[in-house]
Amino acid sequence: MKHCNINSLKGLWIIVFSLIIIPLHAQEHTNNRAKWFTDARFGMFIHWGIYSGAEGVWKGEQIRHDNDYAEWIFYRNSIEKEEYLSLLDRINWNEVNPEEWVILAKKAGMKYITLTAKHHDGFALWDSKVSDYDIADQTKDKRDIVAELASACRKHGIKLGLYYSHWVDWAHPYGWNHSREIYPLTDEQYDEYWQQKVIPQMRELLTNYGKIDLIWFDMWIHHSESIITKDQLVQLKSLIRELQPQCLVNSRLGLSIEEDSDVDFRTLGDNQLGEDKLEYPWQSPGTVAHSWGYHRNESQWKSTTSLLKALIGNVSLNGNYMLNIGPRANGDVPYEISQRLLDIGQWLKINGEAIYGSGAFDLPKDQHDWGHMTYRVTDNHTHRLFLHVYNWPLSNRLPVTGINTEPKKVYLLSDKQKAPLPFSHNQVFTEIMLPHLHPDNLASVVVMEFDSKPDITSDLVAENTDGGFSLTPGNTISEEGDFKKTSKQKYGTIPSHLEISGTYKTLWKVFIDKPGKYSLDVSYSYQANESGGAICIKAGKNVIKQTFSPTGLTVGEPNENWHIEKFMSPETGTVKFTEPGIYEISVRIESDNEPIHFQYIWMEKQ
Ligand code: JFZ
Repeated sequence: MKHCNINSLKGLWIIVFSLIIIPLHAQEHTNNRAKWFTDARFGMFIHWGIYSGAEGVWKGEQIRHDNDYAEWIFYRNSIEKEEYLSLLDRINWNEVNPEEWVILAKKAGMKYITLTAKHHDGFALWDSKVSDYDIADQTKDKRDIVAELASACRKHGIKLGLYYSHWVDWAHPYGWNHSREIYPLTDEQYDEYWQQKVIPQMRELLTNYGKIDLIWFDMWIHHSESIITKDQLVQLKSLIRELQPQCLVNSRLGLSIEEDSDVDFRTLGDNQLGEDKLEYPWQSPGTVAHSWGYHRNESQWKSTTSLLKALIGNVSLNGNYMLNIGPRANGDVPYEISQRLLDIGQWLKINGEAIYGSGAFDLPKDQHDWGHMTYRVTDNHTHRLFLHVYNWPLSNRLPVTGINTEPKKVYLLSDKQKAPLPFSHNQVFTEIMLPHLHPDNLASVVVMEFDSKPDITSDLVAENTDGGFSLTPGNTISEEGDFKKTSKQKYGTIPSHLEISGTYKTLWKVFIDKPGKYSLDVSYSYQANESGGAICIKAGKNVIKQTFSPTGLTVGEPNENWHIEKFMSPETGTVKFTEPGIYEISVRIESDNEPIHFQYIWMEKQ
């Protein structure tokens, strides 16, 4: 018994304390001008330019890089600047109509558009007086794509953003070009590019096209690692503030929000989805397949469901998602893209309330295995918690852990009548009875409605859809002792786990809704020749003590002479919970000479 005492609650106090000082929900550092952006949540990115005519192929050769971003063909295949212009002949100007992109965005439920006004190839899609490497100087039609898009956006009530490659410019003799790592540029030369192209072109874009809602810069390293100076970046940002004070600026300007809070939102890496709630607005740029610009040999199409989950997941962490289209040289949007966008638009028509103007709820992210939650307070002060159920439970019951307040009502967001769904509520646990059929093929949304902000208990391990509990090092309340965290190895054949040499103590809390007998299975690997070490589990009034049996090895991959330690999850014992309620489950593991590789505990009702 002595072994089971958790005598230090230090870890617990650290958690309690951090809950007090870290505001959980509010995005404290949101500039006023960014309010529309955090409401909008979903935007369209457009990569279209000369490269769209190449379609990822130059002189019969596919782009020279496995990361085949078609818009990089100029650089990757070392194309001459003048010869590259020949691709303009492939653009079918009669068919190109930016309004169609705007209409597609509208149908997809997207609220803003960001067009590559100038990508790394340095070619301007507007009539630029600053450079002759622009659409007006190089085509007979002299179209101004920025102007056309701007007026279509205004017509359809879509916010307008412009992508401007400020750092990289392959067309200007002194713009940054990665081959400058071999053939260097002087700071003076770079500043000539900056003062003669970047600043005056940005002035054109911010002066001649009405209101610009955001500028999307694209430098993915910090300015200190680049040729750009902080002064140049500040000069650029000041120009924006002078000409369009309401225009948003993203962190790929090369300045982080931490460094300069006047930067409005953080841009994550390409296709990088959110992992944490942030204190300021943020966005993931995403592709439907791999390339941004149109690539004729594209093959990695993501499913509509995974794109939608990316959007929901980001919103559940207060983030945005800007999904890219790479139209062809005649303006056509590939079917694989438009179809997915239209399907997402249909979903948003029904479920948009759970996305636009909605955001994170205070429970831990990924706490529930069935999906994600978003949250909003309506104009008439109703509090709505949206449960985005990705996988409709076979049992037709949805366990929700951690909400203390009993909901006033539960219903499906897709149900216009808002017919109530039956549910039971017990202390911190709600069990919702779902209809047999899921209402939506992509993600079904269940609404829990409250009169005031629901109280929560945020330190519980949630019951999963199978009715069990995964007690892992990731959802523990406290842990201490002699252990090393190991992430998954060898393609995940060895799962992430703790390597315990000495003593390890940890603690979880669960809510038991259905009293009775529960089994506890411990997943571990132990490489000694005979049993050893010890585990002691205390759950409510029950105590389980066990030693570890050797688990031996397994084959990681057949015929590759690849042998790895085997993780097994035998039943270690059973416990009895007599009453519904919150229970602490404390565990102490001790190793002998050989370390214990501990993965997690699975607890399930018998
Ligand atoms: C950049 C561009 O090079 C690319 O062509 C496209 O426009 C994309 C949206 O942005 O590519 C990047 C930028 C950042 C990272 C990777 C590729 N990053 O942070 O990992």
